[in-house]
Amino acid sequence: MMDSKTLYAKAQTLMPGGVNSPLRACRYVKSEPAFIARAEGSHVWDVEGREYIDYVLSWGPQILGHCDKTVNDAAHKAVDLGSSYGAPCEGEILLAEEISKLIPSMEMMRMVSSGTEATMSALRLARGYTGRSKVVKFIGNYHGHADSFLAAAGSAAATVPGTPGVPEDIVKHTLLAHYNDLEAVEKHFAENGDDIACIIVEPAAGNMGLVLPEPGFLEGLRALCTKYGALLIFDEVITGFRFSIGGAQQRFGIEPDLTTLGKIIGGGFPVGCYGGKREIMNHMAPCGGVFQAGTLSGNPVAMAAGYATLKRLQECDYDALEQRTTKLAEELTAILREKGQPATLVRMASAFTIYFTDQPVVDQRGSAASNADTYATFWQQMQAQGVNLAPAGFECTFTSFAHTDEDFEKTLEAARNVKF
Ligand code: KE4
Repeated sequence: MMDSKTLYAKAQTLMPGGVNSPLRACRYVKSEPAFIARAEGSHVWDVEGREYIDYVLSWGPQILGHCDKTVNDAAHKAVDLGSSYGAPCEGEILLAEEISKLIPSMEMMRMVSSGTEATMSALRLARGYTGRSKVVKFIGNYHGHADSFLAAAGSAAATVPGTPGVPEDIVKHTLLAHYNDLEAVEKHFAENGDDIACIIVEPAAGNMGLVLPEPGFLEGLRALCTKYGALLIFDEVITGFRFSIGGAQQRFGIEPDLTTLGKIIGGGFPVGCYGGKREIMNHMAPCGGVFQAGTLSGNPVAMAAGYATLKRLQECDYDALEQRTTKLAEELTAILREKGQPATLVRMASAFTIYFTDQPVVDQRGSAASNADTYATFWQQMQAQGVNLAPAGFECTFTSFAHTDEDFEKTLEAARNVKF
């Protein structure tokens, strides 16, 4: 097999940046990507045979670890019955029932093939249901790459100046506020209340690094939406089934009108989902006039993998994983501080971000204060020692139920060896 450098040179002649998603180009960490040949449990191997402890986990989906036997068996069984029918199948019912059982606010839902499709469709539904045009989103939140969301978006979109290709006529309906700035949202409603279709928010933000809602923030958004007749959309593509078995909404005790999901519910296969109150969802075609469709929506293999994933997760100890992840994150932070680096930790559940700043991080301004060069240095030296972290300081470090104490010990040892 060709080595990563050769593969990357060839990939760059075929795909922009040699990748099918910008973050994977590793430009933020001034590096070139390793091409992965296989993955199992908490580890991945590149084409050169180098082994890494993996904290990217496919950007969140692999919370059970790679190649989970139950999930793989379910996918193998399904694919032998046909990869795609373009017709209803029982697997869609099984996954939808399981999601609704675990996230009761999702009385009814629609499966799609990515988180972007889920949020794009939820926004269209909110606009169709309310007859309003404006959407409130938060600077540094990333909801996929639909035009309306590419205003001050997070994740890799944060590294692309402006929004080339997105007409001003579209983003003029997108009202921005900093995360945790309830006053700014109140002002938007005071000025546009009767034309705001929805607020979309990451209930814990994972695309500017991890940023947590301050007490009263989500409650305030809920109250404003109720007061003005706008829909509250929780984008739980990251937090769904990671922040608890019922997502962030169960952990924080807030009920949104619509929820979007992705990542974990596909068990590594392409699945997104949006859903909420039956009365709202029945505005979607063919019952209502709001249109959305998809050739591979409800794909039987992806449904089987997602269903197997959710069944397995209900046997997992989320509290224990959170305790172990907290210990790892706190010890990593201490090691960085002992090396004279400013380090601010934000953590919850099985996700954390260490920012190279000594200021608190409560919104995108705090996240942007983290030293990108220091992160690149850290990332490069951890990668060289077989620890695969997100190649961007504005992403989360994820753990899985497959990570062992030995993985964490090796990770801490690698951090102790880093020279700044
Ligand atoms: P996808 O279209 O990438 O499946 O989902 C978009 C999306 C929506 N909402 C949230 C909160 C998300 O985090 C995402 C996607 N996350 C990024 C990284 N955090 C995916 C990685 C990538 O773009 O390569």
